[in-house]
Amino acid sequence: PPTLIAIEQHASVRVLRLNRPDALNAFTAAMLDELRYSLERAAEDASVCCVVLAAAGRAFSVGQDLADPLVAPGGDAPKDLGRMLEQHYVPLVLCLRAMPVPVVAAVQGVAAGAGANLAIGCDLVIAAEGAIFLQAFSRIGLVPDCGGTWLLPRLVGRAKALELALLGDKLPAPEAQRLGLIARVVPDAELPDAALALAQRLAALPTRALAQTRRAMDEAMGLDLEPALRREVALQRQLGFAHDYLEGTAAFLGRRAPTFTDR
Ligand code: T3D
Repeated sequence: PPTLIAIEQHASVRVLRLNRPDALNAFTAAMLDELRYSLERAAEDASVCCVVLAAAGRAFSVGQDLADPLVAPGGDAPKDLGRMLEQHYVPLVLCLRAMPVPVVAAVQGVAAGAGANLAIGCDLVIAAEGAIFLQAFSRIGLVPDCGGTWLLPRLVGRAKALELALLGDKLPAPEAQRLGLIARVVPDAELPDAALALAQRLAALPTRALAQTRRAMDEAMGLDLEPALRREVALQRQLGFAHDYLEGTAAFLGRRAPTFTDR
């Protein structure tokens, strides 16, 4: 049974909590695989309409566990970090980005390295006022991974992305919000309730349309306007034939609350 990821269900919201608090949720291969497994189970479960990625203890995650023998220098052979990424990080990030439901990251304390980039790879990031984000990679001679090179310039522009990635300075949550790296900041004590409330709001919205919105935006970032317009046409055509569009319009015209079911 999973232990490195604690799982809670609140109505249709599935909370996946990084659960290695004594190690500040530093990632090991087993933890990354368990997180992916938990995401896959949530993706398959029709009763889940939103996922919250949260963390136990005082930090969200300090990133890769640098003491893990899989990556820590020393021993008989040099460590193949590419292999670690290919086997454990890349599939996790792709899984996160393909989730059929929105994913909210709830960040308290430090989010460093892979911890920062997994968080900002979620759909909405809500952080405690005291949280800090840091691209720790350059400090140890690495490049940003977990999608950092793709995400950062898209979220904050090249100049700020390079400043964050090259210097590796601690970025306080309010500044991260101002830059557009994260969506919301709340007082520290309010983070758990605020994250859950945000997730419950998302869970009540038309899930399939939300997942397709993320997909369309991710794809459009690599497209010219016309192909992006064509993708919108294709997605809108599909969604227009689906239940939630009928329900949403009927509820709007009938002045009642909608009940969405497509996933
Ligand atoms: O390697 C690969 O497979 C490639 C993949 C890479 C993905 C990555 O995530 S690379 C980036 C890894 N993360 C880092 O480089 C962050 C390293 N940590 C720090 O820079 C600082 O700890 C923080 C800025 C995050 C927090 O600073 P502070 O002053 O609040 O705490 P601290 O005292 O530095 O850390 C507290 C403890 O956590 C300390 O242990 P101790 O002295 O109490 O026994 C520290 O060594 C430990 N710790 C922090 N980060 C890590 C860690 N131990 C292992 N791995 C860590 N990443």
